[in-house]
Amino acid sequence: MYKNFRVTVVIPCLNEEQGIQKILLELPAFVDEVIVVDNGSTDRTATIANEMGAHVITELHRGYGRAYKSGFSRATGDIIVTLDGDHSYPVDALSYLLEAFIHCRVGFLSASRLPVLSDSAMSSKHKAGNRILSFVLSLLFFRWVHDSQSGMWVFRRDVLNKMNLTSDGMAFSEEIKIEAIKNRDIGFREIFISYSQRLGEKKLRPWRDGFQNLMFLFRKRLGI
Ligand SMILES: Nc1nc2c(ncn2[C@@H]2O[C@H](COP(=O)(O)OP(=O)(O)O)[C@@H](O)[C@H]2O)c(=O)[nH]1
Ligand SMILES: [Mg+2]
Repeated sequence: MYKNFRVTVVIPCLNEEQGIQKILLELPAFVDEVIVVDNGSTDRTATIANEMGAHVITELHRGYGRAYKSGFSRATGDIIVTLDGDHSYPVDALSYLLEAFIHCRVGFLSASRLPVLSDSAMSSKHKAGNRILSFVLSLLFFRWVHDSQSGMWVFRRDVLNKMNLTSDGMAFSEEIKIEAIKNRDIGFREIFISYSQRLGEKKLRPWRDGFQNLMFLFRKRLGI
């Protein structure tokens, strides 16, 4: 519990045995529920998560967005916090984010990694891609967003009922922010966090995912 709110952490994982172990060791004691969504990892991700007390869900249908939708449908907390299973997002910032979330009185708080403080955390190509996608999202949806691709969010679980989440892939990250922005009564804010180099192998395919995410923004704007 954090200040009378039950907290669920949801982590999508595809072969993240190194990262998930470190995250689960570092998670603060006030977290009530940890859901690891495994998309058929071939390493020890699921075994490790299970042994360390996480609730492991197996989602047979691949995809970052699909994994999140599955995880959210099982979450029971009042507040949901998300992060990648690669230990790139700051686990030790959880209380800072929850405090800011409660203080800002919004329904959805997104953690922005930009500007990136550590050079090794994000390649120049990745940074440029993020900036382009964030700029296009901001233009199309009339709201300045620094980091449209961030995967660390804090939100009230009940705001999910107001969202229309269609993406099963990497575009889920921008879509959930768009839905939070579009539904004015949810309330959207961004807050800065530090970001570090991931453990294990990258799952993002920059050109393919970048292009798909860009097209997704236009389709979402046009409602198709
Ligand atoms: N469950 C699941 N997780 C995925 C899938 N693709 C990526 N992930 C996870 O989603 C997170 C984001 O992927 P990552 O490679 O770190 O992308 P980046 O942070 O945008 O560079 C990581 O925790 C991955 O393990 C997938 O198909 N299914
Ligand atoms: Mg990552």
